[in-house]
Amino acid sequence: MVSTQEQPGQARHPLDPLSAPEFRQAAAVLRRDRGVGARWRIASIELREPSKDALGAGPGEAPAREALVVCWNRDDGHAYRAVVSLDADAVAAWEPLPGGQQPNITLDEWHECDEMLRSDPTLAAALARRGITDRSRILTDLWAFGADLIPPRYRGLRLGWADVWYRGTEQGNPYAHHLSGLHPIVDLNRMALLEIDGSSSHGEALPEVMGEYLPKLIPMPLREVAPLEITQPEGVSFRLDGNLLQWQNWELRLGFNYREGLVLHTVGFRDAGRLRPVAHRLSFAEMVVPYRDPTPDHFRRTAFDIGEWGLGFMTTSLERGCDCLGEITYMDAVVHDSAGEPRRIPHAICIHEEDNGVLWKHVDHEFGPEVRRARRLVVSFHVTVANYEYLVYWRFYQDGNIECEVRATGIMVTSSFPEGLQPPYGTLVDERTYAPFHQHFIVARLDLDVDGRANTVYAVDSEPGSASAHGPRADDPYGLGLVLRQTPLRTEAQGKQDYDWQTQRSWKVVSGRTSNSLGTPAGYKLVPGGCFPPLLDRSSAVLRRARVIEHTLWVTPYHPDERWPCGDFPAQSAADSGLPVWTAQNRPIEDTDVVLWYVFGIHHITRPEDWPIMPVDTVSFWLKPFGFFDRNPALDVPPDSHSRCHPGGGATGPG
Ligand SMILES: [Cu+2]
Repeated sequence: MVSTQEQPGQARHPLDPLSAPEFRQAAAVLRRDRGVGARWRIASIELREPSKDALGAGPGEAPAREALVVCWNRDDGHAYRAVVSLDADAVAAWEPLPGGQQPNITLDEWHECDEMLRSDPTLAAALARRGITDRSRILTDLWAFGADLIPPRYRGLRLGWADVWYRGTEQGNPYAHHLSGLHPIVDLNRMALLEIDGSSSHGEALPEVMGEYLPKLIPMPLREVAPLEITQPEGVSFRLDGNLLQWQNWELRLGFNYREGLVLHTVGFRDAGRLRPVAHRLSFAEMVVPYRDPTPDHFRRTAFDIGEWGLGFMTTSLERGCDCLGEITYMDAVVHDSAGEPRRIPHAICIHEEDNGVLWKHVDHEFGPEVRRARRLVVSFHVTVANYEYLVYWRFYQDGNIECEVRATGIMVTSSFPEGLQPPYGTLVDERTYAPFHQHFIVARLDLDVDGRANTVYAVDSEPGSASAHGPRADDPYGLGLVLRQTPLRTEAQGKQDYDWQTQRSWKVVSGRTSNSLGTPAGYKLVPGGCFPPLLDRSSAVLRRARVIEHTLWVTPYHPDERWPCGDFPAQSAADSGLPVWTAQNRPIEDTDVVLWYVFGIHHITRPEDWPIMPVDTVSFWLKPFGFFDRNPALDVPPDSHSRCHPGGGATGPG
């Protein structure tokens, strides 16, 4: 097991995330030059990534090292976006955020709010009326508002609302007992309780649920399993040099920031000695989780886990043998608190190889089997978003495939209902307890550069050949033919694409400059998975804030400022100021540097089996080479040196 730290004197790459001293420097410059004092909070500090042109400049022309900072003054609520030059130790730009935009909620606010509420006498009285006096077992959980749900009397404030949860025992599941109809509303800048929305209390005692998952608290013995160990006696076959990761022809750089968490930069594949670009940058740019339950406990419950909170801030440390198995290399990440002080997350990113079954195989009827084991390189990180966890795995394969998998686990939001009055918007999971239906929409931002920047995206639909406009084809009298319809997407309007089960639609990103030795263009195909429609009315306030979920895919021409599909600041937003606004320009997207915004996720129809803790629900999508190579690029993978799975090895003949 290796854990990488910043090495003093190690040469830094322009895409390396900010270091702890750089976080401190950015905050210090703003304190010194802009009066960012004790009553301010720093919402975010991140590397201002150099442009593609700056990255491509020759050696000796290192791009400027700059930090992007968003901060606000709690006394007047005014928020600012700054660029701090770390080279010049000076503020390079300072602009106020236009009217009422709220920076992301900080973890400091989450913790301070919980602390304030747990010692608040008004909440204590409300709890006492329900027979709860032990406040050490209380957890309050802060959520952000959408603009349309803010009571008029509180407009203009930085506002939060909270659930109140109760642990059944000292170490019991903190999210097992929801105190229905008890929702503190908080002025976050004054960190003061404004009111408790208790209008929905159904007045019945907490139901007797089994909401525990610790071995000592569950009502059954643990089952037996034999140990399973993974060893690589000769070490791993990848190389990590600073943030540069190399494995089996793949090359990429690892990045990390407060909002996206793990970022993959400059992903390329070394093909016959030549490094061919596949993607400039891959990350998750937004996550929208609307709860589809309009009852008083849940109608405000829509989370923008990336825009409101930040995956990087919520990244948790990984443990060998628990989160990752085998020969593990860890990378730490550094984020910061709301004073700008750096906070190290040890073991934030896990890098390891996995066996993945068979890569390819054929049994020659005379000479026996020829088999190759598949191996994949996995780069992963985990986030804990209050009650829920998301586990993110980027996997690189020997045949040029990239797979992105997300696992959702943790504890579902549940609440109780009065006998006989179960709301229809969820599933019964325990006594008088239901888990509301909800959807996890994830927006992957895929800045693909397939063999360079000039790319065109094609929608690829499978169709029966006989369904052509000209009627049944003379050369297909049996109606067997299957043909492809490949439609180039030329404008942003055409780039708004929906998944089509009937045609098995996928999207191919094709180089305008290179082709394989067969003469067909080099491409990579986005193979969708886990796509679902929003099932929201056009007038819905949630849909207005997250128009991105109206389509499976959006395609835009690359623009360095277009990063956040639901807008830069989704906290308290009224409307999506990202993709719908950018794409209204209807810019050309053909033969240009394109960015794909792919919307996938989990349509979570909650199950009893997801309670009290949810076994992972898994969703993934793939990027697969399509004509990028001349033939199977994994022909050169060697047989296992200890196996007998190739001719001359032993096993012969079918049977
Ligand atoms: Cu869910």
